[in-house]
Amino acid sequence: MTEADLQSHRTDVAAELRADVRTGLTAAQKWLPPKWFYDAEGSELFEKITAVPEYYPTRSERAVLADRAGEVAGLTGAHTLVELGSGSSEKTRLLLDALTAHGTLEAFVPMDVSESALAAAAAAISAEYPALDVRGVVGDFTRDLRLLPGTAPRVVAFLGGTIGNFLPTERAGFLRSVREVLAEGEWLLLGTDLVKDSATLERAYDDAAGVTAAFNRNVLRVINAQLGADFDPDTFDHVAHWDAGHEWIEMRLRARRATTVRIPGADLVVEFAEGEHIRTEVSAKFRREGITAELAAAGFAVQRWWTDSQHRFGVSLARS
Ligand code: AVJ
Repeated sequence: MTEADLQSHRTDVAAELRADVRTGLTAAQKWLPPKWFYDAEGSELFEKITAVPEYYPTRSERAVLADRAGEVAGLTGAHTLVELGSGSSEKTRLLLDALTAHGTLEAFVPMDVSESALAAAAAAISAEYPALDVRGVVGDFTRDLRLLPGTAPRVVAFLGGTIGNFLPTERAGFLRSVREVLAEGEWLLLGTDLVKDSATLERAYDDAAGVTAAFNRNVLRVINAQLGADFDPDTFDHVAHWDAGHEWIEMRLRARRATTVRIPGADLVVEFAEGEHIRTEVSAKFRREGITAELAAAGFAVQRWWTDSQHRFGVSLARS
């Protein structure tokens, strides 16, 4: 396997997790940031989610990219493709193929918090695209954007609907921060899952095979491993709830009975009442007008808006 060039901006992962656990699990409404799902095991579970029949976003977005990657290449003439939260970079190959065929692409910069997922994806892509300069960055896209390599014009791809993991105020700040690292005329390619009926949405986050439930509980295993905690993941039920007011899916872990959890690495003992839950993820769903306005507020002009034939998933190509 080819060794790809990887640089890391993750310094003290345990210290970061400790701070997040202390903040989230001492709050009145307990919560944890979704980035902690993605250790090696969690990244693999997410890949499995993308293949379950109920989880449509990956397939719907892939259909859009398959149709439109050529237009992205023609409109942007990108020299660098940056991918935030790249994971396996599976759908990204559609963009790499189109940009390579267009003849402008020089570099691919995937960024992810999961070093294992990133290393595997970067190595596979370097092998498949030998002429491409592949520079993986292990990092947190809420913090480490300034350090991205690559020559302009760049396309920053943020796919899969991961932007939905931000709360609305964080989302505005994040879009601003992306705009700030780009020069005028560079691009953002943004994937957003769309608002639809609640049954389809809740099923997508609570598949019959239980893969999403295992992914959700994995965050407890991460805390056990990193902070020496004694969570019993089986004490917690997986819940996927459509919040129609906020238009987001909320994933929760709900204590089946009252329980006490020791987290020595965070100097914490946490009590759960029966039925009390931890909010582990928000996955916001979007409408065209809303995301166009949010992009405009951040300094991006949407040049193209595409959806799949069933209007489940939207992709915006926006110019800075
Ligand atoms: C990787 C953030 C896009 O929110 O749909 C999948 C993560 N969570 N099933 C999403 C996820 C539960 C996923 N993203």
